[in-house]
Amino acid sequence: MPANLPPEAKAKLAKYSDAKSVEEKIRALEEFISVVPKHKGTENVLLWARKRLAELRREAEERARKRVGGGQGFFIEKEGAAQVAVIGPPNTGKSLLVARLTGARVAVSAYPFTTRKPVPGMLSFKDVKFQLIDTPPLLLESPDAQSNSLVAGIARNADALMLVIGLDVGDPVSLVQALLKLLESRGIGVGQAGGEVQIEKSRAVRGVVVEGDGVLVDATVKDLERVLSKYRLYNAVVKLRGRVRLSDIEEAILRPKIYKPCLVVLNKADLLPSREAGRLVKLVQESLPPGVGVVSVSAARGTGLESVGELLFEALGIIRVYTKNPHKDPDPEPLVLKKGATVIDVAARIRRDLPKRFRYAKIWGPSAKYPGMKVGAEHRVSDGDIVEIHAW
Ligand SMILES: Nc1nc2c(ncn2[C@@H]2O[C@H](COP(=O)(O)OP(=O)(O)OP(=O)(O)O)[C@@H](O)[C@H]2O)c(=O)[nH]1
Ligand SMILES: [Mg+2]
Repeated sequence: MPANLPPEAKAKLAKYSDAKSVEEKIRALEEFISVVPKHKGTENVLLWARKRLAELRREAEERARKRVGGGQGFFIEKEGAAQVAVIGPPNTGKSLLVARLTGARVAVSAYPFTTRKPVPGMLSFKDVKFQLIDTPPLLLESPDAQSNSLVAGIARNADALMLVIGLDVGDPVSLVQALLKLLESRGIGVGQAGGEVQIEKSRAVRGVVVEGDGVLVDATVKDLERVLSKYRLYNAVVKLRGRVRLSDIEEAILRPKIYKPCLVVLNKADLLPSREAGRLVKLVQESLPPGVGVVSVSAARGTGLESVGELLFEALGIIRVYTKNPHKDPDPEPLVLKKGATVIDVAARIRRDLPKRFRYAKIWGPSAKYPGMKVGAEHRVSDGDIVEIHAW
């Protein structure tokens, strides 16, 4: 044990050594990291703690997966444009929602803890299929529960999250915040990647490159480089948003988070007057990071469900592009691309060697000024475009 740790940190480290379960160890290490003073003398122990924490989280998720599915049947192979984990506290209507949106056969009951295993279903929307996964409940009162590890594992692996809250119990704003806190304790954030600080190791750059519209308020770029080098981050891109302190940078290194697009679904809206449901949607929206959508629905009555597909499109930031061959009809199945994609991205998706042979493209649809408009490689495509690529 390093001698330069304060007693509080030593106590946490002892708690870690004594911990029996993986979950207890995770908790103890997190507490340890939060109380260790950050300076030169502690950087090695912090580096160790951070690595160990990441290993333990993986282990917990892996174990939960094995326990539930016996190794098989738990891991759900991705299908469709995106895999969306439908998660939330017990009895909020996750299963009924998945059943209504996808037709999947899942168990629904008035009692909590009905769902024991993840079950997939496909939601079709505008020629695109989303794979929704119904999951066992998240337990807010016992954050270290093994079932939470299972759900966190599913969430980590998914492309997006659907957080489901029931409007029949508790205050939705605090419930959503409690859920986000639980996810955060497992290294999962929601919304646009990054939050205030995003650090990416990169071989493409030399030294530390600072990007974004944020500012470092209490340090120079030299100080930033010094901090990163403590953690052996020599070549990295650091994206900043808003006013960032050096301590935020350390926090981002010590508790790396993976960000997921997210849609919050306030279910059981049939139990409230519609004006009240609308007011709660607004309140929840205001409490969320940018890019996270909110909708109120009633899985029981089937109301509000029609907007879920569109909101998933928005949260995921995706568009559909239909490709066609000259003198033929467009392919009925679209390519799904990220917003901001260009014609050359479309070409790369059709065939890997197509960008090299690219000559021009013809476009019909929203991004074309007139039907069949001729465009170059850098032309940005829009949702619903039809693209015909001409190559050498
Ligand atoms: N009034 C009302 N009841 C609903 C709605 N959606 C679900 N329920 C009821 O809420 C109860 C729980 O539904 P489930 O779909 O099993 O909930 P769950 O979130 O999957 O529950 P767990 O699997 O235990 O986590 C059932 O009695 C449903 O009929 C809704 O929109 N309105
Ligand atoms: Mg269920």
